[in-house]
Amino acid sequence: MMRCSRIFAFVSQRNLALSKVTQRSLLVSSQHQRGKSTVAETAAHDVQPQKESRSFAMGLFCGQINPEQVFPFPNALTTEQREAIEMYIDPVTKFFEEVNDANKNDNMAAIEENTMKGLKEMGAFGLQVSTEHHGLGLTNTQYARIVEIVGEYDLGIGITLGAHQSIGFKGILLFGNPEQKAKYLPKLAVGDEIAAFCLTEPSSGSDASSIRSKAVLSDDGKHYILNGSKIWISNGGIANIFTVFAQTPVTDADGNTTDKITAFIVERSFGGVSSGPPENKMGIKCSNTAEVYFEDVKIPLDNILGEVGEGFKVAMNILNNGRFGMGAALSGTMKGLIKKAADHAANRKQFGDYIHKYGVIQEKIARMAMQQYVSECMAYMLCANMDAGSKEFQIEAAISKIYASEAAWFVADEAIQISGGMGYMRDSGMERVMRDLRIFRIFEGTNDILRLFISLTGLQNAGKHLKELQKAFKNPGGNFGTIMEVVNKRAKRMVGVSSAPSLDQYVHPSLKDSASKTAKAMEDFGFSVEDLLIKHGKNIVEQQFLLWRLAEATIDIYGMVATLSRCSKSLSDGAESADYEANLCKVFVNEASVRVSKNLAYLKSSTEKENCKSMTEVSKSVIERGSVVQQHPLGF
Ligand code: MYA
Repeated sequence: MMRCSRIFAFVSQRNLALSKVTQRSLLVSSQHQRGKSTVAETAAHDVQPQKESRSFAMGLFCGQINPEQVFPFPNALTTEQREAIEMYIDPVTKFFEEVNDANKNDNMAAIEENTMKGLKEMGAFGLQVSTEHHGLGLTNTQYARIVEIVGEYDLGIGITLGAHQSIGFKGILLFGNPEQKAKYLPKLAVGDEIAAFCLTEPSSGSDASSIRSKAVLSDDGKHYILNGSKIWISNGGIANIFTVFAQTPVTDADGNTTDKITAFIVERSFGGVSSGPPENKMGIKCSNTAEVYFEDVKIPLDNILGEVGEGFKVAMNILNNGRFGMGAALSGTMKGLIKKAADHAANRKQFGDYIHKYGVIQEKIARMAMQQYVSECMAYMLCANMDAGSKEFQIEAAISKIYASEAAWFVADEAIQISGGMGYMRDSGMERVMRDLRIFRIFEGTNDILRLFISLTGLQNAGKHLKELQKAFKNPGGNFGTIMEVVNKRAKRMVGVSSAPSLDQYVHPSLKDSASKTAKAMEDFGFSVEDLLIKHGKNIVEQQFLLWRLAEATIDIYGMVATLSRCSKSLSDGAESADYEANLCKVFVNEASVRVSKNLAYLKSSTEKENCKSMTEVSKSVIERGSVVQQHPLGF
């Protein structure tokens, strides 16, 4: 009852012309109505996490199932949080449909002034800042639901907002002390000040720890003096608050001084901060990207973010923490593209019938829907776990970012393909989305580096686990249970009997077949990791061809589990879309399990080893020659 009256109040407000509505006050007051403290207190980073759960992906590398993060599919919102966020959906959607013009922003390579104003009024610049600091106090899940809409309509705006709050001032939310939060968050939350994240440098992209910007303590010990330059900084030309990473000399207990990275909050007003012109990019054109230079910038000691020398971890945590937003935003992008493709397929007649009646188009649409579904399952599972207090989610965050950015690329390509010549026209808007999307596989950690990160982080954990097992074997009396479990598993493996953990208890009965395929994939994965570590030991770090394939299997298994979990919930709840979801889930699991087997088989295949060797040789030749090496078939 209460919910209805609130919605009615909201609907009547909706009728006001959006440009005239003080949308932010509408949204903020709705938060207040439904218990400001509830939402604010569950805001992602201003509060202590409630509980710690073990990472599913980390466990996978050790041959263990940590079900608590994945089964059942997490229920991330309280009733109040759900109601609060539902109120945002229509006005935000309406804003993007009626006020913002994504194609115009793209053409202008800037965001229209009234759009910026509207976004600020809506509170879009401080989605996760607590209400105490003038933000909307959204949880990660609530934030995800909003950025999904942004992603559907305008990725350039998504990057402006994301560079500001997902990474630009996220460090203040995560590591800031109360004074830093009180000083900076209120103006950042309402968009009076814009933030940027300054890590990348001309000689330091993926290799983030190799930055050269340097900050040294002033002679009077009151400031750090910062010098250096940063490139490709989103919001770099418009920001006035920067999270900057620089090398600082740190002396250890033995008196040895080495350079270690420290994070700083730098104000443009400190002096010595300047920016280059906006970069001329392929896509996300309306978002500002620029170089930022720091010349003898005096940073007060109060502006050290976290601990001196701990800046690399600050940077990695900010990035880990922001990645779920990409998965959510891109789920929205895919939805938008699928709507366009479905509309075209439903109305376009060729060869005497609507094209959606043809199998070729049906397969495309189904695959687009499937990849969108998997991305959505991963993104919302991840942010729910973050909201529940999980601290160990870096592998899952990397997986979600990789999967969603590649899925979105596929979906954009297929949406254009289904739409034929119409899709190729700029007016369709799909060409812009495709240009916008390309960067998502490159920034916030390239998908290639993140794949290596997934495998190496997982293997490191598995290595530790193996060492513990070795210790246990040395002291069998005290570790009898653990040892028997391992011995049992290995004995079964030797005689070709599966000891795959059953997932039956977690999934809906109609998904049993998918569950056993997933369990088998997980078991094979655990053994493959063990084999890799035994065979290569520490040298596995050098085996990038293998690490890449292992990461592929990890991504697929996480996708299988996330979809199984979500779909089981839908089936158990009797959701209207349950059968549709079951079709998506079954096809995905069937296909992913085949890919997992293939990738794991590659890890020990001699043919694949030969192939990798040949590819190394081909690459060497191309690099030496600076081009392809063979003669032209015509000989000239
Ligand atoms: S911003 C720039 C993005 N740049 C990057 O992402 C850099 C990528 N590089 C790296 O991440 C690191 O350099 C890698 C490690 C991973 C390669 N979590 O020796 P190490 C720990 C936790 O392996 P390295 C942009 O693009 C590790 O365990 N810990 O390090 C703008 C070890 O710890 P310990 C980690 O080989 C985008 C230590 O660090 C992690 O040097 C705009 C050293 O490790 C980790 N991830 O390199 C986006 N990695 O010593 C806008 C390492 O204890 C947002 N460690 O063993 C858009 C959002 C969407 C829209 C929203 C709309 C509102």
